[in-house]
Amino acid sequence: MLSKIKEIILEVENFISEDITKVEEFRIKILGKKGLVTQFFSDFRNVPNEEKKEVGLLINELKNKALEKVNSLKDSLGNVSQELKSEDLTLPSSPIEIGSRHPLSVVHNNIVDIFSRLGFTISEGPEIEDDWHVFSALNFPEEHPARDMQDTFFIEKNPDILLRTHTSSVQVRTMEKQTPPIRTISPGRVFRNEAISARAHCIFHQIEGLYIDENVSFADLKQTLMYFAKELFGEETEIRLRPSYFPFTEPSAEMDISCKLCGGKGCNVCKYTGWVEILGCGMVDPNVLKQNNIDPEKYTGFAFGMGVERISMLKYGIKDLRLFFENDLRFLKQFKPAL
Ligand code: 2NM
Repeated sequence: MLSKIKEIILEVENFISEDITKVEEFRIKILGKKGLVTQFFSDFRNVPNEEKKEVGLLINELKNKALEKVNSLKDSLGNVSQELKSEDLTLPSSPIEIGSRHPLSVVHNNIVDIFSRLGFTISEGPEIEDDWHVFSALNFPEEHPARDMQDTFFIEKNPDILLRTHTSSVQVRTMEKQTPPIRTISPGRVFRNEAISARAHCIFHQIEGLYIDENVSFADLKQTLMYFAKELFGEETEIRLRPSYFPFTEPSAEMDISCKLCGGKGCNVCKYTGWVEILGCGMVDPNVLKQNNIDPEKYTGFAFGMGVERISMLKYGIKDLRLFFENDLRFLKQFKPAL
């Protein structure tokens, strides 16, 4: 037995491995519940009394050497206990760098909050759409230029499947599913086949709103949008509406707010007019209601749409739209922390 123990001690001393599973196998073989050390201790009963002392010492030596070996191998193989042992755990940790919200998310959240307080729900829909939901249901005539390849991205030359150019398509889906009263906003990405510049990008974000009920009037539209503008840009903000044209609304208007940068005196941003355009709006065209099985004799509605990039540029004085998509930390770090 003595020589057998000595042999194993030698084996322990010579054992080396960089494979953590091999080290564990080795530990089980020597120190495990049914391992050699256990076996030697149980055989110990049969050792003659005069040899007991020597054998006992030797088994303990084997046990300690094996433990030491296994621990040191596991430590060198990246066992965390080594680091924990050498580090003062009472020291303060290294600071965690807190990220910031993307300015588009900040503005998106602000806008969604304001309309939520007015009782609008939030609806989402697919980015890849069909012609019906993007154009036909919205009263776009067959020959409208937006249906052109030049303005719209089509999927695999199939003229029926395309990337939505506005989120009004989501409103169409809402009208299909719900009956009035409808009060909803639809934020999301939209796609237009445009050359990228400081003012235009082929991908941008829109928030469109839709309000349909009995007796909804243009005055309701004006009041809602005035509340929105003052909430987003400050109580002192003034609005004005200019007549415009959209296929899905009649009458249609564009809304300007008093210029935040010069306070109306005239500057670069407002092109010396004191006003900047922030959204388009109007009363939902009776044709659109009809197309979506809503009785235009009973119900009326208003709708509006705005570009999140454009509003963020105005709110933060950002001059180049491309900055939103470049993820340059020097740009992103200037916005509110995420917490
Ligand atoms: C705008 C301007 C005016 C609009 C219309 C609709 C719908 F689905 F009701 F027909 N949704 N959004 C709308 C109206 C969008 O964006 C400049």
